[in-house]
Amino acid sequence: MDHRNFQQRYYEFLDYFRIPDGPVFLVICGEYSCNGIRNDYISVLAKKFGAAVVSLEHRYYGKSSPFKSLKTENLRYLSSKQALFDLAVFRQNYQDSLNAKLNRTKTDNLWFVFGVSYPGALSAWFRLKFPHLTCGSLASSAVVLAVYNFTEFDQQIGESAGAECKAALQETTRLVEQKLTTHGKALKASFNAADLEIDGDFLYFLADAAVTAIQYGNPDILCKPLVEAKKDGKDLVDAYAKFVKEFYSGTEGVSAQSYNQKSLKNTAITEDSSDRLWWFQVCTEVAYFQVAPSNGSIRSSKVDTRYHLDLCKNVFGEGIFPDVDATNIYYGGTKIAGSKIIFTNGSQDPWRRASKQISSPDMPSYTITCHNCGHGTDIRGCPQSPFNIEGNEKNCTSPDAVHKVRQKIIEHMDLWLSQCQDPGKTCI
Ligand SMILES: *[C@@H]1O[C@H](CO)[C@@H](O)[C@H](O)[C@H]1NC(C)=O
Ligand SMILES: *[C@@H]1O[C@H](CO)[C@@H](O)[C@H](O)[C@H]1NC(C)=O
Ligand SMILES: *[C@@H]1O[C@H](CO)[C@@H](O)[C@H](O)[C@H]1NC(C)=O
Ligand SMILES: *[C@@H]1O[C@H](CO)[C@@H](O)[C@H](O)[C@H]1NC(C)=O
Ligand SMILES: CC(=O)N[C@H]1CO[C@H](CO)[C@@H](O)[C@@H]1O
Repeated sequence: MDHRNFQQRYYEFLDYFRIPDGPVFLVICGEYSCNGIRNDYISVLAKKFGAAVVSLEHRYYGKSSPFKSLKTENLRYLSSKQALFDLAVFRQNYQDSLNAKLNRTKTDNLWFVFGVSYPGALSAWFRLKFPHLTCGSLASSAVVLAVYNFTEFDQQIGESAGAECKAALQETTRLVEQKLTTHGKALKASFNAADLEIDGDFLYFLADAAVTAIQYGNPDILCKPLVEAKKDGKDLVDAYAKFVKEFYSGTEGVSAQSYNQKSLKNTAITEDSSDRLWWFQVCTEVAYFQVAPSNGSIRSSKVDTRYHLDLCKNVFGEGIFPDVDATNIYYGGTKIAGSKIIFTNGSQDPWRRASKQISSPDMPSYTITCHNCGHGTDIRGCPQSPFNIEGNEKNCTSPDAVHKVRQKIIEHMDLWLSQCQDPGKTCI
């Protein structure tokens, strides 16, 4: 046991709180600096339910680091398991402080947890491990299954892109691979990625640019120019470089540098530390290695298992290896034995292949199907990035599909909150 303390950042939003007995929504923050409570669909729900909204930053990320140096040895307390304990302790402390503020004792508000993506998995796992601390959970695009060779990820990108765009992407990858051997430096420079000395880093950066467009509801921004370039006999690599620079590095603000293993080795706390920290969780707990499938892959076949293992070793040192079996035994993967958890997924989202896509008793699962329904569509609307206020569903190609699932979410929440008087005592 290690009894040292560290400070963790949190936020509260009380404008809609029905004093004193409205519910408390715990919105879980994940593998990034947590900069506040977003005005997404959860705030619409908070208004509807008269809820207080609170949010805790994940340990190690943003301003919640226990250490001044992020050297590998200091990362030993960085895990989903520790994050869940943090959430449990925070839940108790916040309730105590709320009681003190409201001048009462021994009363609990009704709590409900929320999360998207990795925090979506934490949301499901929190209800699994601490059922007495929450009335229910929304696990949006929740990656509850740790996957070692996650080939289905690339396959889903191909399916979501559609045949024509997939073919253009595959041809682009072939051309990039050829140019990489003959004109590597010029090629990398044309993507503003001259610093990426390791070819795998460069190829992963290029693959992730396409992933991000599809994952966050912008398939047309990726596909239209590529398919057009192919039809017009224009240079596909040029067209792709334009997309990467304008959309991925421009609109989405992702730099090639965040793929550079040299930068990932930096142990100082900076604005970019999240990349190193998440890779540590990938390399120890959950893997999700986004490797090329042996047949029909979009990404370069050089982005393989070896690339990921080498990265883990190069960035964190010997002996760092993701024990996905231990993770799935601990949480149950898609066989999670929880209750009162809503799972939601977007039809175009590659991550849904690591989520629970089939309903089971007390754990409904919904797939929101539309052309731009990606990661966290139920909470974020369309596209999912850049951010739109209140998770507006208007720009989803099927707003109705989103609306229906949102109605289901409200129904489950209504029921579970009503069944959960004083979760400190009775809620199982
Ligand atoms: C809290 O309750 C005590 C005892 O009933 C009372 O004296 C005090 O004024 C209350 N404080 C507030 C802030 O309501
Ligand atoms: C993952 O893929 C690599 C390379 O194809 C293979 O050697 C390894 O056995 C696979 N591991 C698992 C657990 O599927
Ligand atoms: C690879 O994919 C192509 C096209 O999808 C298919 O025709 C072929 O049978 C596949 N090959 C193998 C070995 O699975
Ligand atoms: C919907 O898309 C249009 C056109 O791209 C854009 O002007 C508008 O701001 C979008 N609305 C929302 C709510 O995202
Ligand atoms: C509950 C639900 O809608 N499940 C569907 C999710 O998507 C898969 C396809 O990937 C379907 O097979 C499931 O029925």
